[in-house]
Amino acid sequence: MQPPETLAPAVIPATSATETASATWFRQATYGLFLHWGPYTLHGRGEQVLMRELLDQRDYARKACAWKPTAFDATAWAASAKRDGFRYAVFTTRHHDGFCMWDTDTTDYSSARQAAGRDFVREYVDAFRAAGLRIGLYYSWNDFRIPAMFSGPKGDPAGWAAFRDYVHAQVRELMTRYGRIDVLWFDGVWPASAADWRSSELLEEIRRLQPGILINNRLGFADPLDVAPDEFGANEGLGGDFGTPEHHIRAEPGRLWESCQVSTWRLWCHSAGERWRNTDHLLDLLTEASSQGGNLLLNVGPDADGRLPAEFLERSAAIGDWLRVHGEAVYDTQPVNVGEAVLFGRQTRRGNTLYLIVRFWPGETLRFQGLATPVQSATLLTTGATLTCERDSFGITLRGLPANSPHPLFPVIKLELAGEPRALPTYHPGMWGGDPARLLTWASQRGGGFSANGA
Ligand code: FHN
Repeated sequence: MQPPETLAPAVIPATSATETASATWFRQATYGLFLHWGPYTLHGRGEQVLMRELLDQRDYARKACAWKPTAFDATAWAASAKRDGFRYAVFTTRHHDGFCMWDTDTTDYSSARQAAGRDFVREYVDAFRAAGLRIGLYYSWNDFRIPAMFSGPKGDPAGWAAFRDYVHAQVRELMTRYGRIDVLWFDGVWPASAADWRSSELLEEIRRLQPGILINNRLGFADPLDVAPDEFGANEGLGGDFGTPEHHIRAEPGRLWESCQVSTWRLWCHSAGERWRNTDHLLDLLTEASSQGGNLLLNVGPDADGRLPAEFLERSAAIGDWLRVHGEAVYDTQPVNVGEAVLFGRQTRRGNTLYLIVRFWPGETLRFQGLATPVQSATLLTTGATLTCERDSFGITLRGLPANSPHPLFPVIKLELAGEPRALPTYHPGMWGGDPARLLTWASQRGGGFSANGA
């Protein structure tokens, strides 16, 4: 009788003194590149097209086996990723359509044994590792081709067992043939549970084969708080080393987390009719994730020939340029909330340095209500200009800013503080809430009467 699935202990949370080296690089990295690429790209209608349209399985497989991308150059992918500030990547080794992007011995339904004749995982791992990026592998538990997946362990016990063992064998290959793997990004747990997948057993083996690996939370351990898979079928759950909020940003205090987001409007693989999110929106996702203590895994779908779309490269390069000047406000920072930033942007910190990331340019002065800690110096990081800082009983006002925004994206102001960032008692994160009496002095400035002059 298979013992009940137990949740293996996760890697030590980020902030604790006993943070592991893996948790440290992940937390400091902050910005990763998600790569959705496979024969589903041929159809140009999203990576789930096989099941979303219930396409003819034989026709789909025929096209996949004939797929021969002519322009795939992992070194070029890695070079642009490195140039544009990504610190790690996650590549789809197998998505829900079951096509394997490496030279597996478990099936001939792979890029190595069909028309392409190439081990794309090998090329990706070697190129990205050579470029100094951390290596992540995406792997889908489910496989839309396998009937046993739909009948499940109760409907077809033998078929399910064979399928489960097939999955375990494939993961074992990925964990033993490509050197050190930094991140294993499971997905597509539906319709089974951790017990059905024997997730704990597999996790134990993975950690034995790859001791430093970070594994995400899509393992089939249903999260009682997260009753039903969301509309995206993200199947997030308990366990693993980091949370994976999808298409949204949700901080998970006390644990590593990473928001995965498309650079287009909805679909993960390259899709003909798709629309592109604006560059400032994509940078906003990165600064939001960073300011809440998490990572952004930003997705791109290379086209069927293996080219990174020009629209993506343009946006990614602009963010890369921004990071070259302002990266210290995003990488390896901690969340902080010691003043009112909603009116202009976001705040992050590293030690006694506070960064104000300005989404909405205020003009020649910027008010930061709430900050208590004395400011030793104020610099507009974007231009290097020194700013003056005036303090009053409710916060500070920065002067010497240019009238117009000095950057098409988000200028950043760097404040060197005389100590730990702290807020005044009059400040309350989010404004609404807290003891309203904290503002009595301010409210009484006018005298408190109903007349215009306060009498
Ligand atoms: O169904 C997949 C989808 O195609 C894509 O891979 C995303 C990426 O996180 N995960 C699943 C939906 O949650």
